[in-house]
Amino acid sequence: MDRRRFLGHATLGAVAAASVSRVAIAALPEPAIQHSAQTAPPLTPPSGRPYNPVVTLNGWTAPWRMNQGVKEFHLVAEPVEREIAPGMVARLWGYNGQSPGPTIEVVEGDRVRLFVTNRLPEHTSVHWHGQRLPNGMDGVGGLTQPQIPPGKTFVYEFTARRPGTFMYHPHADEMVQMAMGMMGFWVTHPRQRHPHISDADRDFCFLLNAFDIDPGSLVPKVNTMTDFNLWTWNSRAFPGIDTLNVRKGDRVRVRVGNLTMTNHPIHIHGHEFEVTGTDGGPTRPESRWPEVTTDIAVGQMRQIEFIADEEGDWAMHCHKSHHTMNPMGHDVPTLIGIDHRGLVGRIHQAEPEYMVMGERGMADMGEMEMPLPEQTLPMMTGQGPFGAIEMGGMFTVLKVRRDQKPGDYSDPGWFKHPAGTVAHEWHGAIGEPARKDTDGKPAQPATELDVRKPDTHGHHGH
Ligand SMILES: [Cu+2]
Repeated sequence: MDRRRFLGHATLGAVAAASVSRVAIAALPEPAIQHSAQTAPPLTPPSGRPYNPVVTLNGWTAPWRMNQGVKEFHLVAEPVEREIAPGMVARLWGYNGQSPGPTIEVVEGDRVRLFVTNRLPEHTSVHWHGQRLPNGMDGVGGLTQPQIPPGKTFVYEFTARRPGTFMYHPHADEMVQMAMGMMGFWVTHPRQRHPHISDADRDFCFLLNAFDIDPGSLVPKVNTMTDFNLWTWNSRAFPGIDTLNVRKGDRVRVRVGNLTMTNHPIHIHGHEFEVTGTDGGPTRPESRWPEVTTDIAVGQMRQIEFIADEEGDWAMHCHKSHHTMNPMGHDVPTLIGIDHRGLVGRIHQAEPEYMVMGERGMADMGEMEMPLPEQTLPMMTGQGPFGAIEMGGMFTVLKVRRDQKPGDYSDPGWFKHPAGTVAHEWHGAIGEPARKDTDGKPAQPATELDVRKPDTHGHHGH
């Protein structure tokens, strides 16, 4: 608990912490604080009805206190330090030591009491996105409750009436508080067999979020609307996002919520899945169809399921290519096909360190060991068994293994491909491609491609 006194925003944080009296805290369930950004093992329920727990990617589940049949949780809204990926720590706002806050897991029909202590320098509230609850528990500051002032603790209480996939976030100074990382996941497990909910062998969850943190700085720019430079899952960017490790044949459920300012088409390689639920509840089986990508709009949640029946290391990522990159210069012109050779020689006479990037594409960036400023991440990074993966942001790997033990979520390492099953260089004869124009006459050889950035108001949103 002492660490809160020196975490970011120290002055205001200390004022807030001091105004919560020890006596008041003692009457509440002790808030569990998490320091690590690693994926915690699933929390087997120590009390209450049994359920098959979820695994929060680079996160954890909040423990609870059972008080006369009521599950009591204690969330502490506070400044936190979050490692976005190895080499970059950001000062965010979150709950109980991390952003996102802990996942809340309950069972349909559970009576739930949530204490929320505000250790932020401004007021806050918590909205329980998607829940059926009494209006006054909905957490919209000013509309359904007074805001929670700094230093104060409020209590929410309701029955988790329907099973499904939910999230929580402030409904107070939302633009700032969500840009700072305040959010968390909520799963309500079914009380008994539900016709539209299958038993999953592995059940993963994470939130899509985004930050705009200038290289070298620690705190997100809170006024950014679309030009975010860190696209994250649970406030982690590749290669900081843990892999989803499953056993061959497992029924895998992945629950994803979007609290960014744009949509994210989430794509999984090697398997087809179905959307089995939204934040509105489980989908009816007759409404489902196979997908390999599902678009998750702003404020939406999607629960997808598939049988992991193909062994391997399967990419899983947002399909917006700019969302699988980490920060880069925003105004880099496209130079593909432009021959710099003469120019570089002349510039080198004056500036020997000059380096041209991008004349053969940008793949070189993935391998380039350029000195980076403090506190940022390489644009494209991550080493795989065959070289640089050239990704960042919203990217990870689904690892399907025959010998992954049930309940074992540890990383099995890279896939060992059976002999003869990896794409490889062709060593046989190579003919010239026969090119024909539409009139059937042999075509002229293709001219050198000349690509230029069309205008200066181009896309900035990496
Ligand atoms: Cu995306």
